[in-house]
Amino acid sequence: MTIFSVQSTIFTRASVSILSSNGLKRFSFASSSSFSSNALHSSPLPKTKKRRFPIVSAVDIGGVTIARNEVVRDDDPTNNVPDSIFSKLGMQLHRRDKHPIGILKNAIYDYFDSNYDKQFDKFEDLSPIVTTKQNFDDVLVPADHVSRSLNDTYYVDSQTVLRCHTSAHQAELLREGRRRFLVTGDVYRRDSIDSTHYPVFHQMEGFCVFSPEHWKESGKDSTLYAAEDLKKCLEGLARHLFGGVEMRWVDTYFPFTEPSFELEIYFKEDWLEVLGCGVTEQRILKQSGLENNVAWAFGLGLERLAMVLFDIPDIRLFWSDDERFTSQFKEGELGVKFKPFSKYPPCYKDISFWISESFTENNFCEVVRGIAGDLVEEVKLIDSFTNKKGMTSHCYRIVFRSMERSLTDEEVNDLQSKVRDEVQRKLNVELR
Ligand code: FA5
Ligand code: MG
Repeated sequence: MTIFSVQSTIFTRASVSILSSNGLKRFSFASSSSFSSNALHSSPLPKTKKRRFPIVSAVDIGGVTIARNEVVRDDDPTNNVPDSIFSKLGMQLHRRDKHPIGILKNAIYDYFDSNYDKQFDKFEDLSPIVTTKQNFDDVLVPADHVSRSLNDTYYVDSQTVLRCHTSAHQAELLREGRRRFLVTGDVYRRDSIDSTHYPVFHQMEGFCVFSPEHWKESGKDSTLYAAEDLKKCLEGLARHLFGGVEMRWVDTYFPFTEPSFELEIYFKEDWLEVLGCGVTEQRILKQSGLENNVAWAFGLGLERLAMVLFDIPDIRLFWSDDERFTSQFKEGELGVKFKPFSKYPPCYKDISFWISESFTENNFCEVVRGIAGDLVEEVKLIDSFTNKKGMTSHCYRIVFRSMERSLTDEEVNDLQSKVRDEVQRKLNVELR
C-alpha cells in the first residue's frame, strides 16, 4: 500500500509524492495556540462560546497598529483570514535574537556581511500585508496559477493578501534602486501541514544584480555566470551554517526565475527542501530599466534550515512560549542541539463524511486548526471511496498531541465534537 505525502510548495509546478507503506494520502496539520506578545488588545471570551484563541482585536506591525476588522472580515466573501492567523501578524520571530529563527537570520547576515563587504541591504520590517500586484503580478505569476486561489492564499480582500513569499518585495526594491538585498519576513499560506509545514513561516529573500562587466570578464554567458555564482553563494552559506551536511540541487520551476533550482538537505532520514532560487526572468529586470543586466534570487525557508541546524523535530515548536523550549537557545549560538523535554502521548480520533463538490483538504485543515490550534499534530486521510450514487466519502484520522503536556480524554473529546459540528456547518459535508 502507498502513502502520498504531498509536500506542495506553492510555486513549484509539481508536488513531491513520496510512496510509502499503506495506500493512503497523508498530510498533516498544525496551528497555533500561543498567545501573541504583539497583541495589543485581547477581548475576554464570551462564556457560551468556548474558544481556544483569545480574540485579538489589534496587532502591532513594526509600529503600525492594525485592527482586527481591517484583516478579519466576516462581511467580505473574499476574506479568508481566521483569528488564529491574524494573531500571528507582527510576531516577527525573525527579529528575536534569542529565538532560533532570529539566531539563524543573524548568522546568515554574518555570512553576507563578511563575504560581500556589507553590500547587501537588509530589510526585515516590511509589512506582510501586500497587494496582489506585489505578491503575484510583479513576479509574473500567471493569472490562473493555483497559488492565487482562495484555497492557497489568505486574502484580506480581492486586491490584498498576506504575502505568501518574500518575493513579493523584489520589484518594489528594484524600483527603489536597490541592487543587492536581503528581505526577511513572516509569510502565510493555506497548506496541508505536517511537522515541516505551517501556515505561517519565515523566509529570507536574497537578490543580486550584475552588470555586463561582471560576466564579460569571466568569458561566460550571463545566465550561466549568474547561475554558477548563485550556487556558489548558497553552497558557501550552507557550509557556513552547517559545516558538513549532505545536500543536493534539484531542478524546478518558478514563474520568476529561469533556470530554477531547489536545495535539499538530508535530515531525519529524508530529503528536506530548504530553499528555492534561480536566475531572474528578464521581464522583471526590464520593469526597473535593468534590461542590460542579469540577476539571481533565492528564497530560504528559515524554519526548515533552523530545524536542521538546531535539531528541532516539529515546526510547531517555533511558536512555543514554553520555557523548556525558549531557554535552550542563546543569542549568537548556532551549534546548540535542541533536547526534547518530553514526548507526550498522541490521541487519535477519526471522522468520516460525504464530501461536497467544493470540499478541499486545505479548508478541512483550517477548520481543525481553528478549533484545536497547535494541539493537532497531523491529519491523515485513512479511507476514501465513491458509492454507486457517485457520493464520495472521506475518513480522516486526526492526531491530537500537545508539545507541552498530556491532554485529557475530556479535552480531546470536546475538541473532536467541535470539529464535527464545525465541519458540518462550514464545509457543507454530511457526517456519516
Ligand atoms: C518560494 O516561495 C519562492 N518565492 C522562492 C524563490 C525566491 C525562488 C526567489 C526563486 C527566486 P517555495 O514555495 O518553494 O518557493 O518556498 C520556499 C521555501 O519555503 C521552501 O523551500 C521551504 O523551505 C519553505 N516552505 C514552503 N512552504 C512552507 C511551509 N508551509 N512551512 C514551512 N516552510 C515552508
Ligand atoms: Mg518549493
